[in-house]
Amino acid sequence: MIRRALGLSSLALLAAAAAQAQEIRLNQVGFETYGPKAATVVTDAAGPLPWRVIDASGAVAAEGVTRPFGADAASGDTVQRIDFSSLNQPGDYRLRVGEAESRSFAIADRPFAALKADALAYFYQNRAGVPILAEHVDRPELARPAGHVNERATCFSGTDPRGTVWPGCDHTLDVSGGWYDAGDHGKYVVNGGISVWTLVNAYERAERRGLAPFADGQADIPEAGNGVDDLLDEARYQLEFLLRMQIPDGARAWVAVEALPNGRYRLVEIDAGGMAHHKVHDRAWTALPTAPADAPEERLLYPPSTAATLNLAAVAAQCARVWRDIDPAFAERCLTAGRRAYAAAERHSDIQALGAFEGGGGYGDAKLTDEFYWAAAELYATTGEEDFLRDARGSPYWLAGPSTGGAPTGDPAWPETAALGTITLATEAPELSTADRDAARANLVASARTYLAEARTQGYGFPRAGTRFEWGSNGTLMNRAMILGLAHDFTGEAAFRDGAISALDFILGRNPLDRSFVSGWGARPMLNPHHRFWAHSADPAYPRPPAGALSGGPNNTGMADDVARGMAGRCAPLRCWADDLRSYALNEVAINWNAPLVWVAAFVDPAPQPDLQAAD
Ligand code: 9MR
Ligand code: 9MR
Repeated sequence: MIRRALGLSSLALLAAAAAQAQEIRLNQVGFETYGPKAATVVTDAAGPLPWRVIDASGAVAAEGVTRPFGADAASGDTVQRIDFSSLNQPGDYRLRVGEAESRSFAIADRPFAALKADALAYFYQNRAGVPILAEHVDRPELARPAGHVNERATCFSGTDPRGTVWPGCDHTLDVSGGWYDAGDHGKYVVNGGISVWTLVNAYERAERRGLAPFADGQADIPEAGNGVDDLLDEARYQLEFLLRMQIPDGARAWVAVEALPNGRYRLVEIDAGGMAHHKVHDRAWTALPTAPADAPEERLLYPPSTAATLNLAAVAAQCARVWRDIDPAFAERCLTAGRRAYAAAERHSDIQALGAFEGGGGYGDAKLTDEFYWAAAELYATTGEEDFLRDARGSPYWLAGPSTGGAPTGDPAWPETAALGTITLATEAPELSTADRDAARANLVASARTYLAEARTQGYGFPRAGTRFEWGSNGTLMNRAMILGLAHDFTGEAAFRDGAISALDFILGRNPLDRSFVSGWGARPMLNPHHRFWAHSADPAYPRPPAGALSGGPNNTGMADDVARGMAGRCAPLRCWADDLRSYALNEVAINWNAPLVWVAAFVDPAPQPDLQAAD
């Protein structure tokens, strides 16, 4: 497969990254010929300023005046906005406002064409249990031996750091495979669930529209050529792992049911058959860097939780309908697992992921109503059975969108999964009444409209209001872009597609840091993610990241690591970020952030033809 010659340019990349931030900030990758084109300029001028777009020969290709915005609270900048969408001649350009000149950027029919493959490659390169082969990566040093091969694990036993004594369990599970969660080597069912759902949803969405962005052979993975869509091959690698996390019938496990005043937990032993273990990870945190094959720690199963069990139920149900005709035996295995999981969650409806463990993230989630709704919606969509419909209908989230409906779902996120249920009901539930389907769509569209309104409140034009940005805010932005994409599918309104592009603009350079948060993309890309293998800045024997990994992004609310703590209180909200490997709160990469990047990249490319735009 032909890859861009990244090796050659890595020095150039470094030089570019070190370069000064520019006053004109825009998508460093470029703009679609007939797509929206927006930039932000930092200036103290109060009134409109003339702008010009200069082509490669120095001629003026377009001109206009800026729109004053003023003080932008999220960035701390005083800015004006520029809209040069009217320029629709492919070429290389720069934008000028007074003395300020932007980086050069492209206008092209398909500037984002390669982004979806790069974003998906993230998942192959974070597979556990198999070697990452040189033939499937951009640069030879990104290849590596397999980590955590034949991973068999039993339950944590012994004393946890806060003194609870855990008895362990009688079962050992083969939990091989799946993707590492992020910079760490943990594998967590809750985060694994939303991530794999998002990839499979990108497949379902494309299929509805007669598209196949990852048709067999399009992605650079070992399964290319096996006759199955490559997006599904990648997703199945994770689904097989998630299925392995389900506890056999008859097996028992200890779970924490209450935090005691002394900091310990009260444990009870439950009949855990059908539930999913919340996570499998190291007994203690490993250092950075640590290549997966060299990871020294014992791997352990952590107690089952209702949240993990419902994640499994939801994605197994989605699996059952998507693979129904592709691999009926696998689909049947998924459906059986999904039903078992749902029944187990009903039996044990409030088992929290409590416990003070080292060596992995917590992923605790006190509110489970959203997971119940999501799982019921997926099982109903797949089976058409009344019991699941009744459960979904009984939920406060029934047909709600992120900001609209009975109980708004909030933006999709690992602890907020209700929107996923509504998306599935809006699109993949053939037996749902048309009225209900349309209500679900209307709620998603109305939420997308609020995102567009929010974009107007930001000097940098991205579809989210306010000044509070959480850990992984770039992932949130991509999830909002996914909702905008669906709203475009439902209505054909160009504004929704433009809104999705405004989110891409932000992560690719239209931000106060003048950075692209996607490795390998843009003039000034993120270089040093918190990742145990792509850890070049900690040890030059380790590689820089491949292209297509999305940094967690600005975070001014959960500044948990030393780098972030050092910035806290001294950075404007959107400037609370550092391209620093040590900073997991600001610059980690993760499956649940890259998955919606895949979705959005597949959504935007190819762009609809201008003559079709009015009609679709
Ligand atoms: O590397 C870990 C990262 O993947 C997690 O997101 C983060 C929060 O759970 O924790 C990181 O690990 C650090 C741990 O929390 C504290 N000791 C140092 C670890 C490595 O930086
Ligand atoms: O993405 C998670 C974020 O929402 C939480 O605020 C944060 C702290 O609990 O943890 C993040 O998840 C990390 C996980 O715990 C361990 N693997 C890396 C994840 C991304 O940083």
